[in-house]
Amino acid sequence: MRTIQGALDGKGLRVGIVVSRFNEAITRSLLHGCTGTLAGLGVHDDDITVVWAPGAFELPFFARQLARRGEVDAIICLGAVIRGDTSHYAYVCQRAATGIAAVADELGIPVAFGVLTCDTIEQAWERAGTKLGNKGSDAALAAVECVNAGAALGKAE
Ligand code: INI
Repeated sequence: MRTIQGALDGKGLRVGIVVSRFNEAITRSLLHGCTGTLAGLGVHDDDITVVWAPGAFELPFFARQLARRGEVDAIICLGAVIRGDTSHYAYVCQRAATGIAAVADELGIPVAFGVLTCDTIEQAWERAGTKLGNKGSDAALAAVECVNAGAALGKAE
């Protein structure tokens, strides 16, 4: 049996982060968790590019632009969508999830989904560095693992 699993080693990796400004206090906390984890995995600060987007709806647009430049090995999208009284939430979530996945599929680069989709602001804070961890940090781990697994697969016979 042959098993391929990406190492959690970020040395030499170049990472793009696209983060939305909407619900900025929460997304800054996701960004903090994300960059802290990347640093812990050995990603050099100079190898991280952060792009701010207005909201989660725009994350795919900037992720695609970043991917097209060909200067990063992985992209991490960070955002916080919180349900309101209308169906707006559903459109923003749908656009963010399908658009982010499309960038990965079409451009062949790992794109991690660090977008919170919550019913309440309390649920969002719980996942942005308080009692249920930090989804920005989780997305950083996923991005590094995917780059290294992809490289290992590329080398496999
Ligand atoms: N954008 C978010 O990132 N989170 C939200 O909770 C949100 N809500 O609730 O409206 C949100 N809306 C803005 C949207 O992402 C776009 O920026 C806007 O529609 C302009 O295109």
